Amino acid sequence: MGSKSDWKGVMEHCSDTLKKFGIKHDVKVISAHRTPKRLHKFLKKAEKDKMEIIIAAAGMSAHLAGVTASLTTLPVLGVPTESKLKGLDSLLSTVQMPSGIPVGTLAIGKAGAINAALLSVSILSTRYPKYLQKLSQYRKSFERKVPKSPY
Ligand code: RP5
Repeated sequence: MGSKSDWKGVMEHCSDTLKKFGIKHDVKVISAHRTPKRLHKFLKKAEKDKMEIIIAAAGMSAHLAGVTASLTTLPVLGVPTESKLKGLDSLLSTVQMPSGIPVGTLAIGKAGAINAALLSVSILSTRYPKYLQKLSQYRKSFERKVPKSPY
């Protein structure tokens, strides 16, 4: 994530969701603007360590996911975080990638953070059957929790 301020109430939910599925992950503060050297170093190591997916969360003029995608061929999922403009700036900065360098952009804030984790599970489930099983169970229990009536 671009800042420590993206963690509480947002990216912590991404991490919690990954933990629920038993997915090993690294959590780092790396900014495309403030710490570009850290980003380059991290991505070199990510490829060397055979990481499979990068989730990049950032707010405001949110270039983290796009710059990350430009530096690696690993799939990059972008989570726009909330801002003074309610995250619309972050969303547009993350989603409006010119053709050639894709970022899979999720919803603004907590929903996007959780869905980035769930989409990662879904991607990994094509390679690892154990995640497919867990994801199917999760979906079933999720469906059961949706009330049939609002009162
Ligand atoms: C972005 O700027 C971060 O991702 C964060 O969402 C936003 C504000 O950062 P702080 O000023 O709170 O560190 O780079």
